[in-house]
Amino acid sequence: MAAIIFRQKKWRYWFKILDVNSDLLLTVDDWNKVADEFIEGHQLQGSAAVKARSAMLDWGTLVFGLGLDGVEEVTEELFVRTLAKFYQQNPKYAEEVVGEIYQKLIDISDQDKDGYITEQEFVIMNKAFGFDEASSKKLYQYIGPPEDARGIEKETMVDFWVEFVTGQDQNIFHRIVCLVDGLD
Ligand SMILES: [Ca+2]
Ligand SMILES: [Ca+2]
Repeated sequence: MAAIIFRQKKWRYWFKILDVNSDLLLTVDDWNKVADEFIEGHQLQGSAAVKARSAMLDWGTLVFGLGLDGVEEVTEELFVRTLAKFYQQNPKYAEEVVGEIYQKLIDISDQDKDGYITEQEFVIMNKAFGFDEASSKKLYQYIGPPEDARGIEKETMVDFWVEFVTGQDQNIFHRIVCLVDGLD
């Protein structure tokens, strides 16, 4: 029981992260806003910008694959309730979907496609989600530290976020609370 309550608490933070325009709904507007900021952060133009936007919109569709297919506006209550149901029905599958969600997002973050996420790549994606540079840098060091100049391996990044969404690690949750609430 405690595990379920802990997860639901985390999913409320996850909702806050995903609700990029803070209108208390998850909609395609959120994915477009992330795309706008990401494109600006990497100064993408022409076909690179079109490709990035399309990838971000596909990514949003993946998030809605957690039992929310066909819904256009998702409230926090619906999000948490649907995820809880989805998770309870088949925890392994839910974790796989969350893995796909973060694999896709980290693939987009890896702008130079070298399989690693540099601090700058991390900061730009986090900024697209509304997080400031200083908090993102602290989180990057917490997830890492990077092995070399290429940065942190994509798999390590994906594992971190999957653990945040589905796992029981209190420290990871605490780091996310600090990021979202601008503490620490
Ligand atoms: Ca929103
Ligand atoms: Ca990279």
